[in-house]
Amino acid sequence: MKSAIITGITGQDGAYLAEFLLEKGYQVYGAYRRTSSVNFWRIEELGITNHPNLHLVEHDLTDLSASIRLLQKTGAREVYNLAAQSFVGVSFDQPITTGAITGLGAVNLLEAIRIVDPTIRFYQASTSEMFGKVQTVPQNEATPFYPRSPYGVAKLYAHWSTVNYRESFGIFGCSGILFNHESPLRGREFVTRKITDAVAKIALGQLDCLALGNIDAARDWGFAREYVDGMWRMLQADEADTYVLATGRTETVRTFLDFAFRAAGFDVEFAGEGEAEIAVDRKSGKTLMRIDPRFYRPAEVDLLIGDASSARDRLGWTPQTSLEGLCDMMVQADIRRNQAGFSF
Ligand code: NDP
Ligand code: GDR
Repeated sequence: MKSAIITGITGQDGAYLAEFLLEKGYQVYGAYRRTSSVNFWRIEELGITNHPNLHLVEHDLTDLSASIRLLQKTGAREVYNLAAQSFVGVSFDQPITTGAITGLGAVNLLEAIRIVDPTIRFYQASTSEMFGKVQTVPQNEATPFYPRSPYGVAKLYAHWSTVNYRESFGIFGCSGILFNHESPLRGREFVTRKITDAVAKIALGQLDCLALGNIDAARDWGFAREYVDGMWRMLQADEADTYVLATGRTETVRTFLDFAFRAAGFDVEFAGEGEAEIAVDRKSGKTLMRIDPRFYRPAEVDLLIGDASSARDRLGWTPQTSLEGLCDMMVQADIRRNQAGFSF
């Protein structure tokens, strides 16, 4: 029977990947970090928490001996390393923790594989944040890197380590350079979910106005459930490699906000510029969004747009969901949750 370890099982991608692998008949070992109150709301929402083939295992990504034991105990043949301090904004305040988890964490797993069984296949969750200060568009596997945050720098270390273990020790290590992917399971600190949750609350009369940072930033946003399929395809290929997963469409945060308001039945217009920009409800004249410079970052990634033609041609992977469809799905989910008084 096929078996896989997923680090970061409590996160957005960990939950979707677990669901995907269980449907494929895998034994799934979901690794989570010890905290005083572990939160499994995502796998609960997907209804897989009690699946007989899902095994939740405590694991510390910074402890090499723990990674060695995890591989030995489970006998898993595939490892998906999704655990990370994944919030770019926080990485400026916690650069050392970010380096230890997001960067060195991957090397701990690679070392464990090298020691226990070098034929175990490894997926590293790399990111478009490694392109950072973009110099060419669109970005593909050959685009030079220029990270703009401690998070991006840490991910680049993990990415090159994966490539290096592939070249040095023949480990089947794949690096998936994934552009932003969102869903109703996205954490509320990320801008898309922050927007859909706030718009839902505004629609329900639970909030007056939403505050955002740089709404000129442009991102290539896809649907997370489709991206975990791409991760799996990478590990089933004949050869390990690096792949970009993206939609090829880029939009600003402002446009996503506009879509979200429309999905909730509002018609907004934008007025003012820079820190003075606001979004006003045409019907009531109320201000529904304002800028708060506290949400600006010390260095910004202005524009991301990916070229996933290699994944399409070599793995048969193509994204299906439009940004409008994704945004609508997230807004409706947040309206339902906020109506029920439940929102993580
Ligand atoms: P999430 O933030 O939703 O999940 C991150 C996971 O990492 C959680 O399970 C979290 O556990 C775990 N984690 C955080 N800190 C630690 C730690 N110190 N020790 C062990 N585990 C830890 O991220 P996503 O699911 O969105 O992303 C999955 C991976 O893909 C991440 O590595 C991310 O950086 C990367 N990525 C994501 C993209 C996206 O657009 N979503 C794009 C490209 C890459 P806990 O619940 O306990 O906090
Ligand atoms: P990102 O996602 O940094 O791209 O990293 P995030 O949603 O945090 O930011 C996207 C853009 O929106 C701008 N922005 C705001 N962001 C947040 N969080 N909150 C705000 O109020 C706000 N206002 C404007 C940001 O400045 C930025 O330009 C995500 C994470 O999932 C990473 O782990 C992953 O690697 C990358 O996507 C690809």
